Amino acid sequence: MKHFTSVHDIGDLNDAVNEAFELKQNVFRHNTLGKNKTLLAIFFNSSLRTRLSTQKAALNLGMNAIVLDVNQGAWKLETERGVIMDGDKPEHILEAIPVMGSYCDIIGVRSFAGFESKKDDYDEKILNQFIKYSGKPVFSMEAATRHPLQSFADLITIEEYKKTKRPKIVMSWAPHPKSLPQAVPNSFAEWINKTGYEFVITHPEGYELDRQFTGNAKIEYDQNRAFEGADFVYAKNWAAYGDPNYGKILSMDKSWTVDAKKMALTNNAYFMHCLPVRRNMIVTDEVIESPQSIVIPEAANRVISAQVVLKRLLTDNY
Ligand code: AN0
Ligand code: CP
Repeated sequence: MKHFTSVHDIGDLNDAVNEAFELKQNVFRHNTLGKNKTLLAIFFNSSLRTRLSTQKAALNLGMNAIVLDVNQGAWKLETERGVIMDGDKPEHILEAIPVMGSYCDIIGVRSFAGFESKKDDYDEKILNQFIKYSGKPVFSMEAATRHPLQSFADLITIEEYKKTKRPKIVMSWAPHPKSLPQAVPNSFAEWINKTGYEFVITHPEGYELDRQFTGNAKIEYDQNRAFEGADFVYAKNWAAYGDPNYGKILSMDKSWTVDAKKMALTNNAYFMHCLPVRRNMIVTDEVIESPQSIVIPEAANRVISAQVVLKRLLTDNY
């Protein structure tokens, strides 16, 4: 694995999950693999889990970890080529990336969709420049269109909790006051489609995601019907993808909030969310605090997914 930006880089999913389970039994098993190797984690956006779990994964492998918050203390970066730089951005990303690459052995990048240009977002303009100009293995810590470390942790969690061979997984849109990227739902869909599990996506009309991620998943506009018989409910808000509403909020309909009444329609489903989550918008206090809520072990598995990815990047590149 040269870079890690999507499910396409991970190879066989069973192998990846087995490697995760093996690592989880003893996270220090490979604690010299990363000796004298440095991870640089670059954040263009806020983070709690990704920031901490990725550093912890690096430390477990014996790596050093350095973190840069681009918008706090670094020079503001120009990302467009050809611009006359007489504005508020003193540095160009085309110098910044190779400089950052020269200080480390592996680079993690978090760069959300800007919702200004759908083409730039869906071309992964920022992430791809890191791949092109850093000279180092690059992995996504949530880019414009995908969040593969999250989806991998989600899959590990599903494998740990599933009670049947082929569980029914329902990804449900839920209301939120701010425009959120499609990266988490796109990526979750892409990973779950690869498992062959029963997969239903439910959202109000107008919230259709890009088919390149949702594939043959069943789209059900009736949330109650979607929840029937579910083994896992994966809640998430996202802004509209389709034109001309790209990046817009079309609905804040609180009847889509995941509550106990809806969970009662399921097969005693586990509740999942990538976090951070807004209570009583996405999910009620009651559901997120219930024994069926597995959001904390799901977040804990972020260390494991990051560790498998860093281990493979170290092994295959050094
Ligand atoms: C981000 C999102 O929805 O993509 C990060 C989730 C992991 N969430 C927020 O910005 C609240
Ligand atoms: N789930 C997730 O990626 O959380 P953070 O945005 O806090 O990193």
